[in-house]
Formats: sequence, structure tokens, C-alpha cells
Amino acid sequence: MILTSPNQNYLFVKLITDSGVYGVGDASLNGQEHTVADFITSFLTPILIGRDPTQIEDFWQLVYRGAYWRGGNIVMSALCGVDMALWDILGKVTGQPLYRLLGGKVRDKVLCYSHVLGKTNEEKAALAASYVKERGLKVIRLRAGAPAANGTLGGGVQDGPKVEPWTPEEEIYNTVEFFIRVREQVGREVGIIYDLHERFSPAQAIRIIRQLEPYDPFFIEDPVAPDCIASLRSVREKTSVPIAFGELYKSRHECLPAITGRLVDYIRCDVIRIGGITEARKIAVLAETYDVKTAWHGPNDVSPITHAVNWHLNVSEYNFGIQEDGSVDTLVKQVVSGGPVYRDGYLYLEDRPGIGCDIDEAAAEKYPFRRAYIPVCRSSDGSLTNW
Ligand code: GCO
Ligand code: MG
Repeated sequence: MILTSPNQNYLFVKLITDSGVYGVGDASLNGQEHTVADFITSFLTPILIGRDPTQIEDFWQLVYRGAYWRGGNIVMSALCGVDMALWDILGKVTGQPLYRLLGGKVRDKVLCYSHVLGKTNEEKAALAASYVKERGLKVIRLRAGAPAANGTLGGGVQDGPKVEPWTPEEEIYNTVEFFIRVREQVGREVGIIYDLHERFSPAQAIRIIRQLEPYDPFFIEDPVAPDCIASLRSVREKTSVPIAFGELYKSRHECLPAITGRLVDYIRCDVIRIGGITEARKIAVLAETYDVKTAWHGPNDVSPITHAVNWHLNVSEYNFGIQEDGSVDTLVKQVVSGGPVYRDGYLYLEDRPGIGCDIDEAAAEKYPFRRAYIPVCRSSDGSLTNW
């Protein structure tokens, strides 16, 4: 296991077979990396020793069902780290890139979108225009000057979660005003995604989305919290704007009501949080059955390994929609090699056996783990709100 912090904390898994072939995986869970590492050491490692690494499905079921107590963020992230490493080993021993093991390519390149980060809305609007003009982005992702929108993820020693003030009224106003401004700058052709980050009540989300409708969002992400499917349904019933949902889901079973109820247009689980490639394929197939596309979670706090896994899934799925392309920091590139390359609105990946990434353990050691928390939001009366 490799716990490292090149700008952001990551937890990587390296699985070595007795013949010397190894696979790598990503088990990062922002803010809780140590707990996942502990589960891997104390629970998964003893089960792994002596097993046939090509029996991936059986291992997955052994952890998920065999433990009796199913799932959760810690277990699924740990399971993902190993699951990715097992698929990587399978690719290496068969000499095939992961996408071939998943059924082969149905497309050559992957449409992607990038976050527009900046300190002020003015700065972000200018950046959005330059991303489109200079980098050729076809789709951009926005958030107004709200918490979590300005690069507050991870990094830095903290004794506890940083508190960020938040008032829904202000953010509603900001969101609508900012979206319209960016639409005017980038023109009609460019797709604009807006992430509401599970933060609003159904009525507030509907208010925002209705106001954005004439400005044609590509999709609205996570309009409400994931806990109440009736809230998602009420948003869905009141707008024709496409909806993307699910980065907090931890299994196909949690995704099911949103998919079978056709409450979303894009399912956007985080591959780490659902236990890896094995579960992601199943969710993609389920989604295909209901005309739902995929938009796998891929922000700045996942590593090139996960970005590469997303890419392999994207090129081999019929119902791919779009891929979030969180920028990978240069320090991270010192630790992990490989991963997709951006060109003119799309992501490409060189053919290599397995996932196609490697970890430089000496470089990882130069960046030791630093305690970091995800920030929390409190509204003006002091009460905690969704972040
Ligand atoms: C996104 C997400 C992220 C999460 C982050 C938490 O759409 O990319 O909402 O930015 O907030 O992954 O660690
Ligand atoms: Mg999001």
C-alpha cells in the first residue's frame, strides 16, 4: 500500500503475484485514507495471500457478500483498490489493455469536460472563455463562488474540518447570474455543466434549474441530496434539463431506483466508491438497459490510475455520455505515470497492458501523508448544511 500526498492525499494499492507480475489500484477516499488503508491491511491482505489473482469476480463477492456486513465507503474503496490491481494484473498476464478485457473499443476518443476553477466569478468566466478558445474544450463545468468551488479539497495539515459559511439564497442568485454570464461569453455551442453538489432542497433546486432552462445546461449535477429518491423525482418531474446524479452512491443497488425510474440521464458514480471496475461494468449495463448514459466521477482528487480506469470503461461502453476530467497536478505526475492525455476536447490513452499506469514508490515517499479534512458548510444560524 502506498499512502502519499503529492498536493492531495492518495491511497494506492500494489499487488504483487508470486511470478513477479504486479497490478496497481486506487483506493483514495478523500479525508479518510488511513481508515481504508487499515481495512486493506487487516482484512483484505490475509484473504488475498495465496489466491488466484485472475478470479476477480469471486474475490469481489467474497469481500462484499462473504463479510456479511455489506458495503459502505471504507469497504468499497478498499475493495476498489484491490479490484483495480487484479484487473491490471489480468491485463498484464494476457498482454491486453483493460478495455479489451471489457469487450473492446466502441469509440476511439472520450468526450470530456473540465472544471473551471478560480477565485472570483469574473476570473472563472474569463477562464471558461479561454478554455474553449485556447484548449478547445467542448464542455465545461461550473460552480459559482460557493464553498468547494475554489480548490479547497484536501491538502495542508488541518486539525479539523474548515468551516465555510453558506446561504442558499446567495448561492441561488450567484448560480443563475454566473451561468448566464458564462453562456453569453462562450456562445451556444459549448456545453455547460453545473454542479449543485447535493446541497439544495428540492424546491430550491427546481427554482435554479427552471431559471437556467433557457440557457441550455448540458446537465445539472446532483441537484438534491442522494438520501431521498422522492426529492430527485420531484426535481425530475418539473424540468426537461438533463440530470446527472450519483457520485455518493456506493453500489448498484443504490443506483437502481434512479435508473429504473428514469430519474436521471447520466449516472455518475465514483468508480472507487462502488468497489471498482467489477461493479462499474454492471452499473453501466444496467444503465444501458434504461437509456441512461454514464458520466463517471473524475475530479481533481482522483489519481491518473482512476482517470485511466474511467477511460477504459468509457471506450468500451455503448452508453458512454461524457467524462469529467479533473486536472492532474504536476506533483502527482511525479508519483504516478500514465493516464489519459487531453487533446482538443477529448481524452486519449496509449495502448499498454492492463490499466497502463505505474507508481514510483521512491517519489511517493517524498510526499508523506498529511492529515486533511473535507470542509463543512454552516448556514447563518450556525447549523450544518450539506457541503
Ligand atoms: C465533482 C465532485 C467533487 C467532490 C470531491 C470530494 O463533481 O467533481 O463534486 O468535486 O466534491 O470529489 O472529494
Ligand atoms: Mg459533483
